[in-house]
Amino acid sequence: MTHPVGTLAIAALALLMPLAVVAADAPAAAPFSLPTLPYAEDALLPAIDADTMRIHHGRHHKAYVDNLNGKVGQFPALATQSLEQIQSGISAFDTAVRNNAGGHYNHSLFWTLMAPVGQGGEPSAALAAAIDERFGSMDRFRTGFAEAAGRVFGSGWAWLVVTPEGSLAITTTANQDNPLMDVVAERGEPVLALDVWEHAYYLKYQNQRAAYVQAWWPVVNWSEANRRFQAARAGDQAD
Ligand code: MN3
Repeated sequence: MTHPVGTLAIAALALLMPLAVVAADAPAAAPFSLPTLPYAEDALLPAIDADTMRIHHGRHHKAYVDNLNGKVGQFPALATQSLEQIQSGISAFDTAVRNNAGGHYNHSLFWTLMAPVGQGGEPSAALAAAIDERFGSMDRFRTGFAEAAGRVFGSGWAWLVVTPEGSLAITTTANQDNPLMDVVAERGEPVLALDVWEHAYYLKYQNQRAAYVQAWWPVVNWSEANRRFQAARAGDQAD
Protein backbone atom coordinates (compact mmCIF):
# COMPACT_ATOMS: atom_id res chain seq x y z
CA MET A 1 0.00 0.00 0.00
CA THR A 2 1.15 3.47 -0.67
CA HIS A 3 1.63 5.67 2.34
CA PRO A 4 0.42 9.21 1.57
CA VAL A 5 2.21 10.82 4.51
CA GLY A 6 5.48 9.11 3.72
CA THR A 7 5.25 10.05 0.05
CA LEU A 8 4.57 13.63 0.96
CA ALA A 9 7.46 13.64 3.38
CA ILE A 10 9.83 12.30 0.74
CA ALA A 11 8.55 14.86 -1.78
CA ALA A 12 9.00 17.64 0.78
CA LEU A 13 12.49 16.40 1.58
CA ALA A 14 13.41 16.40 -2.09
CA LEU A 15 12.20 19.99 -2.37
CA LEU A 16 14.04 21.10 0.76
CA MET A 17 17.37 19.44 0.05
CA PRO A 18 18.61 21.93 -2.54
CA LEU A 19 17.62 24.73 -0.14
CA ALA A 20 19.53 23.08 2.68
CA VAL A 21 22.63 22.92 0.51
CA VAL A 22 22.30 26.60 -0.35
CA ALA A 23 21.77 27.47 3.32
CA ALA A 24 24.89 25.56 4.36
CA ASP A 25 27.00 27.35 1.75
CA ALA A 26 25.64 30.84 2.25
CA PRO A 27 27.43 31.74 5.51
CA ALA A 28 30.82 30.83 4.05
CA ALA A 29 30.27 33.26 1.19
CA ALA A 30 29.74 36.28 3.47
CA PRO A 31 30.55 35.45 7.09
CA PHE A 32 31.25 39.07 8.02
CA SER A 33 28.58 41.72 8.49
CA LEU A 34 28.49 45.40 9.36
CA PRO A 35 27.38 45.77 13.00
CA THR A 36 24.64 48.26 13.74
CA LEU A 37 25.86 51.38 15.53
CA PRO A 38 24.90 51.14 19.23
CA TYR A 39 23.60 54.74 19.10
CA ALA A 40 22.27 57.27 16.58
CA GLU A 41 24.67 58.89 14.10
CA ASP A 42 24.36 62.23 15.91
CA ALA A 43 24.62 60.74 19.42
CA LEU A 44 28.31 61.54 19.86
CA LEU A 45 27.93 65.27 19.31
CA PRO A 46 29.67 67.55 19.98
CA ALA A 47 32.74 65.30 19.74
CA ILE A 48 31.86 63.60 16.43
CA ASP A 49 29.37 64.96 13.91
CA ALA A 50 26.62 62.91 12.25
CA ASP A 51 28.05 63.18 8.72
CA THR A 52 31.36 61.77 9.89
CA MET A 53 29.64 58.90 11.72
CA ARG A 54 27.43 58.09 8.73
CA ILE A 55 30.31 58.01 6.26
CA HIS A 56 32.74 56.36 8.66
CA HIS A 57 30.37 53.55 9.59
CA GLY A 58 28.27 53.22 6.44
CA ARG A 59 31.02 53.57 3.86
CA HIS A 60 34.49 53.06 5.37
CA HIS A 61 33.60 50.26 7.80
CA LYS A 62 31.22 48.69 5.27
CA ALA A 63 34.02 48.63 2.68
CA TYR A 64 36.27 46.69 5.09
CA VAL A 65 33.45 44.17 5.66
CA ASP A 66 32.71 43.79 1.95
CA ASN A 67 36.38 43.48 1.02
CA LEU A 68 36.94 40.89 3.77
CA ASN A 69 33.99 38.82 2.57
CA GLY A 70 35.56 39.03 -0.89
CA LYS A 71 38.66 37.22 0.41
CA VAL A 72 36.86 34.16 1.86
CA GLY A 73 37.06 32.25 -1.44
CA GLN A 74 40.85 32.65 -1.46
CA PHE A 75 41.22 32.03 2.31
CA PRO A 76 38.48 29.60 3.51
CA ALA A 77 39.93 29.76 7.05
CA LEU A 78 38.38 33.23 7.34
CA ALA A 79 34.96 31.57 7.53
CA THR A 80 35.85 29.23 10.38
CA GLN A 81 37.84 31.51 12.70
CA SER A 82 36.56 34.22 15.02
CA LEU A 83 37.47 37.78 14.09
CA GLU A 84 39.87 37.82 17.08
CA GLN A 85 41.51 34.55 15.98
CA ILE A 86 42.04 36.04 12.52
CA GLN A 87 43.91 38.99 14.06
CA SER A 88 46.20 36.85 16.19
CA GLY A 89 47.08 34.70 13.16
CA ILE A 90 47.07 37.51 10.61
CA SER A 91 50.54 36.60 9.29
CA ALA A 92 48.94 33.58 7.58
CA PHE A 93 47.00 35.87 5.24
CA ASP A 94 47.85 38.52 2.66
CA THR A 95 48.03 42.30 2.95
CA ALA A 96 44.44 42.81 1.82
CA VAL A 97 43.15 40.52 4.58
CA ARG A 98 45.41 42.26 7.08
CA ASN A 99 44.01 45.66 6.11
CA ASN A 100 40.35 44.65 5.89
CA ALA A 101 40.15 42.18 8.79
CA GLY A 102 41.98 44.78 10.86
CA GLY A 103 39.61 47.48 9.67
CA HIS A 104 36.56 45.38 10.52
CA TYR A 105 37.83 44.42 13.98
CA ASN A 106 39.09 47.90 14.85
CA HIS A 107 35.91 49.73 13.86
CA SER A 108 33.60 47.17 15.46
CA LEU A 109 35.55 47.75 18.67
CA PHE A 110 35.74 51.53 18.27
CA TRP A 111 31.94 51.96 18.08
CA THR A 112 31.43 50.04 21.32
CA LEU A 113 34.09 52.07 23.12
CA MET A 114 32.16 55.30 22.65
CA ALA A 115 28.87 56.47 24.17
CA PRO A 116 26.86 59.70 24.25
CA VAL A 117 28.18 62.36 26.63
CA GLY A 118 27.20 61.45 30.19
CA GLN A 119 26.39 57.81 29.35
CA GLY A 120 29.86 56.24 29.27
CA GLY A 121 30.35 55.95 33.01
CA GLU A 122 33.68 56.38 34.74
CA PRO A 123 36.82 54.27 35.01
CA SER A 124 36.27 51.49 37.55
CA ALA A 125 38.26 51.55 40.77
CA ALA A 126 40.40 48.72 39.42
CA LEU A 127 41.13 50.42 36.08
CA ALA A 128 41.71 53.82 37.73
CA ALA A 129 44.17 52.22 40.17
CA ALA A 130 46.01 50.46 37.36
CA ILE A 131 46.21 53.73 35.38
CA ASP A 132 47.53 55.59 38.44
CA GLU A 133 50.09 52.88 39.07
CA ARG A 134 51.33 52.74 35.48
CA PHE A 135 51.10 56.40 34.40
CA GLY A 136 51.08 58.36 37.68
CA SER A 137 47.58 59.81 37.33
CA MET A 138 44.55 59.89 35.02
CA ASP A 139 45.68 63.30 33.72
CA ARG A 140 49.14 61.99 32.90
CA PHE A 141 47.59 58.97 31.17
CA ARG A 142 45.38 61.23 29.05
CA THR A 143 48.34 63.42 28.14
CA GLY A 144 50.43 60.40 27.19
CA PHE A 145 47.61 58.87 25.16
CA ALA A 146 46.97 62.15 23.33
CA GLU A 147 50.68 62.55 22.58
CA ALA A 148 50.84 58.99 21.22
CA ALA A 149 47.77 59.64 19.06
CA GLY A 150 49.42 62.80 17.77
CA ARG A 151 52.64 60.99 16.90
CA VAL A 152 50.95 58.51 14.55
CA PHE A 153 52.32 59.57 11.16
CA GLY A 154 49.66 59.21 8.50
CA SER A 155 46.84 56.78 9.26
CA GLY A 156 46.58 54.56 12.30
CA TRP A 157 45.26 53.97 15.79
CA ALA A 158 46.13 54.72 19.41
CA TRP A 159 45.45 52.06 22.05
CA LEU A 160 45.40 51.40 25.75
CA VAL A 161 46.18 47.69 26.14
CA VAL A 162 46.75 45.08 28.79
CA THR A 163 50.12 43.59 27.88
CA PRO A 164 50.86 39.85 27.98
CA GLU A 165 52.58 40.57 31.34
CA GLY A 166 49.35 42.03 32.69
CA SER A 167 50.34 45.71 32.87
CA LEU A 168 48.85 48.65 31.00
CA ALA A 169 50.55 50.24 28.00
CA ILE A 170 49.82 53.00 25.49
CA THR A 171 50.61 51.79 21.98
CA THR A 172 50.01 52.85 18.40
CA THR A 173 49.60 50.92 15.17
CA ALA A 174 49.81 51.95 11.53
CA ASN A 175 47.01 51.61 8.98
CA GLN A 176 44.46 49.05 10.25
CA ASP A 177 46.87 47.00 12.32
CA ASN A 178 45.91 46.35 15.95
CA PRO A 179 47.55 44.99 19.11
CA LEU A 180 46.06 41.50 18.68
CA MET A 181 47.98 40.94 15.43
CA ASP A 182 51.00 38.63 15.42
CA VAL A 183 52.82 41.12 13.19
CA VAL A 184 52.87 44.19 15.46
CA ALA A 185 55.73 45.15 17.78
CA GLU A 186 53.65 45.77 20.91
CA ARG A 187 50.91 43.23 21.46
CA GLY A 188 48.15 43.26 24.04
CA GLU A 189 44.43 43.09 24.68
CA PRO A 190 42.76 46.41 23.72
CA VAL A 191 41.01 48.37 26.49
CA LEU A 192 40.61 51.67 24.61
CA ALA A 193 40.90 52.36 20.88
CA LEU A 194 41.07 55.66 19.02
CA ASP A 195 40.92 55.95 15.24
CA VAL A 196 43.25 58.72 14.08
CA TRP A 197 42.76 58.26 10.35
CA GLU A 198 41.76 61.60 8.82
CA HIS A 199 38.41 60.06 7.78
CA ALA A 200 37.59 59.86 11.51
CA TYR A 201 37.78 63.63 12.07
CA TYR A 202 38.51 65.67 8.94
CA LEU A 203 34.99 66.99 8.23
CA LYS A 204 34.73 68.66 11.64
CA TYR A 205 38.35 69.22 12.66
CA GLN A 206 40.20 69.35 9.30
CA ASN A 207 43.89 68.87 10.13
CA GLN A 208 43.47 69.54 13.87
CA ARG A 209 43.90 65.98 15.15
CA ALA A 210 44.77 67.20 18.65
CA ALA A 211 41.41 68.98 18.93
CA TYR A 212 39.62 65.77 17.89
CA VAL A 213 41.51 63.73 20.48
CA GLN A 214 40.73 66.30 23.19
CA ALA A 215 37.03 66.36 22.26
CA TRP A 216 36.89 62.53 22.27
CA TRP A 217 37.36 61.97 26.02
CA PRO A 218 33.76 62.88 27.00
CA VAL A 219 32.40 60.20 24.64
CA VAL A 220 34.63 57.38 25.89
CA ASN A 221 32.54 54.41 27.02
CA TRP A 222 34.40 53.67 30.25
CA SER A 223 31.85 51.00 31.17
CA GLU A 224 32.96 48.95 28.17
CA ALA A 225 36.63 49.77 28.82
CA ASN A 226 36.19 48.55 32.42
CA ARG A 227 34.66 45.29 31.18
CA ARG A 228 37.47 44.75 28.70
CA PHE A 229 40.12 45.54 31.33
CA GLN A 230 38.60 43.09 33.80
CA ALA A 231 38.35 40.36 31.16
CA ALA A 232 41.94 40.92 30.01
CA ARG A 233 43.22 40.84 33.59
CA ALA A 234 41.32 37.61 34.19
CA GLY A 235 43.07 36.15 31.17
CA ASP A 236 39.89 35.82 29.14
CA GLN A 237 39.43 37.13 25.67
CA ALA A 238 37.53 40.38 26.22
CA ASP A 239 34.88 39.58 23.61
MN1 MN3 B 1 38.21 54.60 10.57
